[in-house]
Amino acid sequence: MHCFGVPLLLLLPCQVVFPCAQAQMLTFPESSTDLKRQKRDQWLMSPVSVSENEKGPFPKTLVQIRSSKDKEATVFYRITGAGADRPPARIFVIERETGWLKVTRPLDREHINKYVLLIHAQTANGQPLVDPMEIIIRVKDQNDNRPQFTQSLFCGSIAEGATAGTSVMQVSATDKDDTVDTFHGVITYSILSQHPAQPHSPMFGINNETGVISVSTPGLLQENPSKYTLILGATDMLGAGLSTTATAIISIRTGTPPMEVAASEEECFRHTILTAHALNLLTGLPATGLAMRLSQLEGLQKQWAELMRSTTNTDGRLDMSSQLPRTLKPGTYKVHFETGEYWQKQGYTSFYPYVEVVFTITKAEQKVHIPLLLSPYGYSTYRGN
Ligand SMILES: [Ca+2]
Ligand SMILES: [Ca+2]
Repeated sequence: MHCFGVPLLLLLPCQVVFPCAQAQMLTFPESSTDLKRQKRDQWLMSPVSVSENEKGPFPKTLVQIRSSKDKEATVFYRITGAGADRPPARIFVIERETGWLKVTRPLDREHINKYVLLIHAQTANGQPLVDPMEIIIRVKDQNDNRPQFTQSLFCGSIAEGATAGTSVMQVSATDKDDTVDTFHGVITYSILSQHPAQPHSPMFGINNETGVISVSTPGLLQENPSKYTLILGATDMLGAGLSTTATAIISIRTGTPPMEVAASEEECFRHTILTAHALNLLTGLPATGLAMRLSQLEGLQKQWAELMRSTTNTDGRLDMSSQLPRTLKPGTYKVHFETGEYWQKQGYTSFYPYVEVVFTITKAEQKVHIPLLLSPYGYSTYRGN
């Protein structure tokens, strides 16, 4: 056999001959003296590699093992070690008479990334002809794992007025694939979106290698908005491979002590979800563009303090919590819907210039939904969820 015109000979010390893709041949050391034993370490050959997730048919030929003893006698080959005669057994087999080493099934690098086997050359009745030879089979990586964020929701807080460059929090993702020889497991972080987009977008940046989120634009104010929701991306292959997303919630705290307690994970999960939905009963369609404002009953004087204002979207929906502090204090709240203005825009006169729905929030983590069914001559609401 010739590879690139070079006769393939039995080589000592043993080495791998690569040019013929499937016909790699490994040859054995001959001697068993101590001196040669030491040298055998140098004989540790270039490892054989097999890609993970290989398609069949199996068994698949890897490399032919030969002992120079085959010139003198008939040699029989055997392999031992984890992956051969020990669990996970029979992943690798060797053809007893020809020395062809084969893999019998697809491999998973993330489960076992290398196998160390011993190859024995022996006589028909099992007498060793030479010292066993170690062979290392490395499992070559494929990018078969998507990055995973360590949490689906990250929480952080930052003092209002923080200057550009102030770090807020660090997020992290993992990828089971190889990071040493390939970029399959090397993660690049990004911020995909920021809500709300005011006063600027982006207000935050992320170090694409470390996952540290920091302020990128000065101008963070506690009043509005008091929190930001960022959608984060983690992508392997230097940002060109498989992706996953997570959410980061950043609360803006006032700089005056005592500061709001930095959001623990538990705190972060505890947030009020406050939504509204308006339906136009004349058309049966969502009431789009209905202006509203949310207020809270406050203080000893029991005054209404406005928390936010907005309008319903094209689905007639509004997620008020995206513009509110993470948790709303238990108390009495009011949504004021500008129904008169809404009907006027639709070409109707409404009997009700506005509609106010007053409701109670009993616990900070409560989920509250305010539906409003609306016609020019009537309205109704109920406790939604
Ligand atoms: Ca990957
Ligand atoms: Ca992999």
